[in-house]
Amino acid sequence: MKPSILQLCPLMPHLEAALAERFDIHRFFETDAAVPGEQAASIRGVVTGGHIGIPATLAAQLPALEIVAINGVGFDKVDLGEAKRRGVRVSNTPDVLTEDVADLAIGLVIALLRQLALGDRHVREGRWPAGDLGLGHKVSRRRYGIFGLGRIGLAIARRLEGFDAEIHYASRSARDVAYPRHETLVELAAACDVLIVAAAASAETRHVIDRSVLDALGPKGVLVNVARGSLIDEAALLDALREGRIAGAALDVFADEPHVPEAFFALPNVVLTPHMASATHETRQAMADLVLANLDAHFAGRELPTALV
Ligand code: 8YV
Repeated sequence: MKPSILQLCPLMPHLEAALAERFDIHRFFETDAAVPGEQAASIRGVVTGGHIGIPATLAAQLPALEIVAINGVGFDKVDLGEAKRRGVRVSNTPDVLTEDVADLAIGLVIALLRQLALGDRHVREGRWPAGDLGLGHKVSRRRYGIFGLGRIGLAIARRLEGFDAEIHYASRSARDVAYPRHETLVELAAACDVLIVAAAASAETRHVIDRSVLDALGPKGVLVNVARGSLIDEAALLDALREGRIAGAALDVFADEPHVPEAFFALPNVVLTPHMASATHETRQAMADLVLANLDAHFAGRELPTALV
């Protein structure tokens, strides 16, 4: 009999096909609902997205759970301590998406400072003949602050070097780099023109980008987030944008995805994308391969290639 797997979000069609060949798949996208009793008892694995993880209430309904395979690098929505306690293995898909996330961070910086989204709208809406779009701001030779100098933060820094940027960072631990490290986010924000958030979400980093950090960034500063929405106090950000206390923001992630506060839509100094930093054919293929490799290893009794727990 094929092992039963609960799938918590849509996946690439070829991954879904490969999973269906190996496993008895139960699609279950309403993760706050109750899993039917007879199904719940048989579930040995869960496949989920980094942005979804597995709610504790759902995990508690699955007595036979052995593995949670995350199709993403973020594990903030999986309780690793509880998984360890229950002997449930957890895997994610690190490294394969680092370049894409870093690329998107740079794309957002350019889109925001060089008004790409506004320029596109200007042309499409036939406004070019009537008037000028106005000027953007330079991307090269500016001061950048990176919060979170892990794999993704470092890849962003490497790309910024190509823009002759002055790079600063704040991170839990010091890295072996020549960039100045700041003890606090307020100090980091005060030292840069562009603050890029690339740190992992956790209880400690919830709402760390708050009013004081935004005020330190100042009326000429801009914020870019490719990490998780939870790191930013969105209400404070909206106030800062509306009141001109910062110059703009480019956001790929939000506190309550896929719901984006409509107040952002009215702001011209904001670029919004739908959590798409890893969304390329090549990277989603590599992530899918890793999800399968982890599940295959688990059910063959081998070490997981990218185990978290
Ligand atoms: C994905 C992510 O959008 O890797 C992560 O943690 O949030 C993104 O890469 C998502 O996990 C896709 O399932």
